[in-house]
Amino acid sequence: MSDFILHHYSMSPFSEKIRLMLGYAGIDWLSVRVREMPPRPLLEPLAGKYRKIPVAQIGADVFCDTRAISSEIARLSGKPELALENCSEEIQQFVRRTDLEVFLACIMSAPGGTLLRKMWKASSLWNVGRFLVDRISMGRKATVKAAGPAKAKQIVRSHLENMEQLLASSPFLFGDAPTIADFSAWHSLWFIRDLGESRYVDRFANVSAWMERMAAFGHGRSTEVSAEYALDAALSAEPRPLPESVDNVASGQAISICPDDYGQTPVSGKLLAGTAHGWVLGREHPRVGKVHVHFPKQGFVISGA
Ligand SMILES: N[C@@H](CCC(=O)N[C@@H](CS)C(=O)NCC(=O)O)C(=O)O
Repeated sequence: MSDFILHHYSMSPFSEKIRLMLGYAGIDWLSVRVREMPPRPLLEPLAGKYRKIPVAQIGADVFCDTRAISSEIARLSGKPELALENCSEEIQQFVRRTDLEVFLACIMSAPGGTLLRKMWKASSLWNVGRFLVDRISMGRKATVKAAGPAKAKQIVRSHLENMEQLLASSPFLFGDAPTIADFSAWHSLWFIRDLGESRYVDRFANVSAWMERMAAFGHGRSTEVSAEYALDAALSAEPRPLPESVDNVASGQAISICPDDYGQTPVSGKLLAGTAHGWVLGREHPRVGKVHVHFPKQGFVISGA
């Protein structure tokens, strides 16, 4: 059985980015379903108070944020172009903008009614109500504000126009094979078109053809497992050896680390390593023993160091 575990939920666009990347990379994976909002008590022993989804796990190593997860997929699959740090500055800039400004604009412009109806069907009206309250509160506390509806539409349109142009000369955004940029662009448009059932993307012929090419990668081979299974997998494994630090980190110093945009709940632990692109935090919990939690540096702030 595979040892790559993804903690995710079906309607989560960033989870979709990773599900499709796993399909493309040909990595078999184990699927742990989580709720659409906290509390997530069975994820907490692994990732502490980190509140975003998805989270990936290999034994006692836990990966927060799709930037850290993609780097792991790039390493496992031998496809370096799936890791942000291996890509050109042009691709990195595209991904930064697409995963934040464009993502928020797509959320604002997706047909909300269809999405909420789907959630209601899959769970309950009570769940939908709690979801709305949770997301409004998260939005209020965010340091990055989503554009209003009119501006959001404009952002989505100009993003699609740009993609349409890029895809006029190559089958994928930056060449003959997908890079991390394609998966970043995929998930927000998947949210609008496939989940929200909007036909807006159909107006862009190159983008629509690219979406079919991307969709054909599928989600690969996954097996549903319980959250308890994932906790046992961490308990029965040792974290892997630490990467070499490039930062002058006082190893073992108590710190907390937190996203700098939204969902800013800090994760506390001991700083064990700081590489060129990431941090490794050591945490302990009676249910899982010692775990190493990996974060990207981009998009996160640490305090206490
Ligand atoms: N920068 C993060 C963004 C992740 C993100 O925003 N995920 C959404 C779901 S798609 C989320 O966590 N929403 C709040 C929640 O699910 O509690 C990443 O790349 O993983």
